[in-house]
Formats: sequence, C-alpha cells, structure tokens
Amino acid sequence: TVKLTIDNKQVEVPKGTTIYKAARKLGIDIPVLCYMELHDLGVENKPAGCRICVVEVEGRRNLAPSCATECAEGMVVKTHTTRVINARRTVMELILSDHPKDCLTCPKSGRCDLQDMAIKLGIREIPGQEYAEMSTYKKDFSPSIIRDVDKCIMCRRCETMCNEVQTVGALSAVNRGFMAVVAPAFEQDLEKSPCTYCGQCVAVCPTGALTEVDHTTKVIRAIADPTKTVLVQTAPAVRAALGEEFGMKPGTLVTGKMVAALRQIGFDYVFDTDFAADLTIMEEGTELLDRLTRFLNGDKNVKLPILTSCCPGWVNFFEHNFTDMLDVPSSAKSPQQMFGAIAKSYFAEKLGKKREELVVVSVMPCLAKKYECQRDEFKVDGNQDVDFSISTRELAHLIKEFNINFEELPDDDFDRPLGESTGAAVIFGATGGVIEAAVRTAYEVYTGKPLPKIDFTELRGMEGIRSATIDFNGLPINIGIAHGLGNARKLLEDVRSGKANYHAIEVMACPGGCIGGGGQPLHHGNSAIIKARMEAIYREDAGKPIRKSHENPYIVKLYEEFLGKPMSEKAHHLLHTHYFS
Ligand code: HC1
Ligand code: SF4
Repeated sequence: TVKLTIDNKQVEVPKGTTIYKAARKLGIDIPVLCYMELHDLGVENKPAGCRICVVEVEGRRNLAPSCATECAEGMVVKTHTTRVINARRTVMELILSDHPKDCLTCPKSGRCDLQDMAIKLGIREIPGQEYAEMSTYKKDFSPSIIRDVDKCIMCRRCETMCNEVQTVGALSAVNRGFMAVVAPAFEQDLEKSPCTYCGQCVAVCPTGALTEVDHTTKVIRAIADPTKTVLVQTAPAVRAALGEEFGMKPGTLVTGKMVAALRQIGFDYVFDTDFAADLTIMEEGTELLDRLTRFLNGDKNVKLPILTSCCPGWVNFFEHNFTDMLDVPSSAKSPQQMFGAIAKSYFAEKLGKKREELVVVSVMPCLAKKYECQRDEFKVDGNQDVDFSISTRELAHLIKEFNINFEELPDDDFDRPLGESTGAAVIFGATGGVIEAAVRTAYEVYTGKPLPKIDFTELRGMEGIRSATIDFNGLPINIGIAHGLGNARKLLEDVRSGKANYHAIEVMACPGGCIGGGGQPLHHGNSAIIKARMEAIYREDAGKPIRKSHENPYIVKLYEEFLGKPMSEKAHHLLHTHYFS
C-alpha cells in the first residue's frame, strides 16, 4: 500500500490506485468527463483525454490527470485550488470552442454531461471562439442511431463499450486535431459497419454525438389520425426504469402509472409485450423440447444447444459473426414481433379491421428494436407488423410533452386480451429471465408434473457468463447464460469448438439484459442502478397471481381460437422466422 494526503486528509490505498479513486475513498469527488468505470464489468475508460480531472500534486510542475495518475508514497494532492479550477475552466472553454452551440435544440439537452460540466464550472463565455476551427461532418442516420460527430469530444467511451464490452469493433478513433472523432472504419455509415444497434455506445455518450432515432412525432400523428386504431405494447424492462426519468428511486415499479399515462396520451389499446413473451415461451419451449426429444432418440442432425432469439442486437451479432451457426438459434420471433403479428391478424380480425387500419407502437428499453421492426421479414405487403418502436426515454418525453403529472397518476391496468401476462414474462427483462421462464414451462410439459419450486435462483445474477444444470425428473438439462456481446462471443466460441456442452443458452446483448438496454434512462454504467431494476423485475414476478406462461388464460384461448397448438403451421407462419448472413 501507499499513504498520501489529499485535501489535507490522509489515505492509504493499494499500490497502483489512481488519485481519482483514492480521493473517492475519502468522499472527495473530482469532476470527470471522459472517464467511465463500469463496476461489474471490470472495464474502465481512461484515455486521460479531456483533462477535466486535473489536480495539483506538490512538487510537480504540471497538473496531473487524476484518473490516470497513480498514487505514490507521501504524495500531497490538492483537488480544488485556484490553479486547478482555472485549468478546468480553460479545458472546458477549449472543448466548447470546437463544439456546436445548439444546446437548446440538441436531442441530448438536459441530460448532456458536457452541458452539466459547463454549468458546474460556471462557463459564461468562450474566449476566442471566432478564431477556433470547427469540425464539419455530415450526420449519419441508421434505423436506430443517429451519429452527429461534430458533437464528438473524443472521450472514447463509445469505443470502449463497442470494442471492449461488446467486442463488435464498429467504432474507433479517426483523423487528427480538430477533425479527430470516433467513427466506423473508413468513416463509413453505421449501417454499413458491423454495428448491432445494441445502443450501448448511445447509453454512455456524454454529448449529443450519439442519440436514438426519435419516433415520438410519428406516434403523436398516428394517435391523432381518426382512421387509425393505435395499439401500444410495453416491454418487460420499461416498468422497472421509467420512474427514474421522473426522479423516482431506481427499482421503483411504475407498471400501473405507465398504463395510465399511455391511456392519457390517447392510445386506443394499452397492451403488454409480456403477453407475447408468454407466447414466445410456448413456441420456444416447444422447440426446445422437440429438439431435445429428437436428440435423445438419436437424431444426429438435431441442433443443440438451442439459443434464445428475442434480442435483436444479439441476432444481428450472430448474423455477422457466427454465419456457420445460423440454424442453431430458436426460430421463434421476439416477443415484440410476435405481438405485432398477432395484433395485425388475430386482434384485427376481432375488431373487424384490416391490418393497415391498425398502428402498432412498442415501448422498448432497446434501440435495436427500432431496426428489428423495420426488417423485411416482419412486413406483410410492405406493412410492418410493428410500425414504430420508441425507447423508455422517448416515452418519458411523450409523458412530459403531454404535461402529465406522472408521479400523481393512479394505477391503471392493461387491456385484454393482449395485456394479460404472467410472472414468467416479466422476468424476460433481466439477464437469465428468458431461460428461467422457458424452464418453468418446459419442465412441466416434459415431466407432466408441477414444479416443486418456481424460482430458479441458480439462473439469476450479474455474472457475465453463468451456467446451471436443472434436473428434469432425472434428465439433467445444461443451461448457459451470457449477457453483453463480449460474453456471448466467448460462450459461442466454446460451443463452436465443442468445449461447452449445453442444451439451451440465453443471450442478451446488453449488460444486465434489457433492464440495461440502450434505450433506458442513462445509468452511466452504475451497477447499483442495474441491480435495483433487476430486483424490481423479480418483485413484479413474485407478486403475479400466475407465474408460468402456459397458464396464461388468454394464451390458452389464443391457441384454442386461432393458432391450434404451439409450432402448428399457422403458428409457424406467424411466429417464427429465419436468419441471414
Ligand atoms: Fe426485452 Fe423482449 S425481454 S428483448 O429484453 O424478449 O427490448 O424488456 O421487450 O421483444 O418481452 C427488450 C425487454 C423485450 C422482446 C420481451
Ligand atoms: Fe457498437 Fe452497439 Fe454502438 Fe453499434 S450500437 S456502434 S454495436 S456499441
């Protein structure tokens, strides 16, 4: 260990600790901009590029970036001297001199770290900016994400997420001086890069350089159109995070308030993606049992493990990286897409309307869902099954735009039939939840016996790669779970090489699963927030009267009235898909 003094307080830290972290141990918060720590992932972004975190170290001529300077024995550090404060202001003025000044209309306004820092440091003017150079790049629009790289401040947080955590490698630093930005290779558009639209780069971007494509105006127009019936579906993870946008504590469940707000905004039907998550379990669980039975009967052609396929970022990732394994994932569509397909067939029939008269909107914690709903295989004669996907953040915007006092809303309940769901569906929102939901149903269908216990705690947690063996009445079923695409890559490489021996694997692209999605309220990599959301998800499950998908009465009715049985020809046509390289 080493002993040092920071702001007249003594501290002892392990060798190698940075000044920034030692100060934090003392409760001293040094401002940072480019620095980012992802606690549970063991990943740190510290290019020491912005220089906002400089401190004065006695005996040294230059100020030191505290995020990247290691503590030394006997060091005397001052974190807020006049010299330090002046330096931080100068650094900020320099960054702002090469930054567009359209804060009032910037999509990041109000939740921008750069803006917050300018406020914190009391920046009132930017001296000499008329002589400063400005980078000039065109905006890059993809189905999910907009890149406005004139706003890039080279903090490289997005690069760390994309390359280290997700191992996608879509983003890296290009050019020099004022033109230095983070971009896809050869500065091509994101759409031409290997980007999966997971949105983790957007979730950590401190400025308006990376933002989601906003569909709220289109949704408002659809609601106002008297010729359209507008349905909304809400993803499992949204209810566990939306409250944060209204100042509520992370982990506050706002299911009832969310439904009430959606009704007030004017949606004709407020339904739940969770209904379709139950449906997914019926199809995916049946597919798992079908593959398993064939395997046990000696069928050499059967593909095991089965991989979950509800996460579109993950689907994009394996379509890019595991082209030899495209027949391994379940062919089940995601709940978002199953919902759209059922809404525009079964429910449209019930209403006596044509599919074109319905508009289906989804509220998702995810940005890849925007891309997913535009994929050609999810259209009928050019009409999308899901017309618009908006993020949790966009829903919060809508609620604010409609001037709704969210905190005071009385709880309301989803409409039926597509709003009924079980606890198994809710847990889709957290890593491990999809496979736990599948196990709850597959166990009972396979063994013909009721589950001795519903909670499979061995499948829960935040470990990046997890495994567990579940006893199906004498038959051991090996389950694997990975969240974050870097972990998924490792797990899949082990499967490909034959090192891993699983029957079923759940993969979610975002750390923590959907609760940590790129469309959620920004959590800046704070794992306490992710954990609080996760607890909320399991609390909602525990409080549900029905907790197994096959016991959802409206799912039972959907099969009786419309689909026949799981994996029937009709179910196959409406609820299953295929993958492309
Ligand atoms: Fe998810 Fe899913 S759980 S993918 O994480 O399978 O986004 O919440 O809606 O479709 O249900 C997301 C969440 C979501 C789908 C479901
Ligand atoms: Fe990388 Fe995901 Fe961002 Fe695409 S969306 S650039 S894959 S982090």
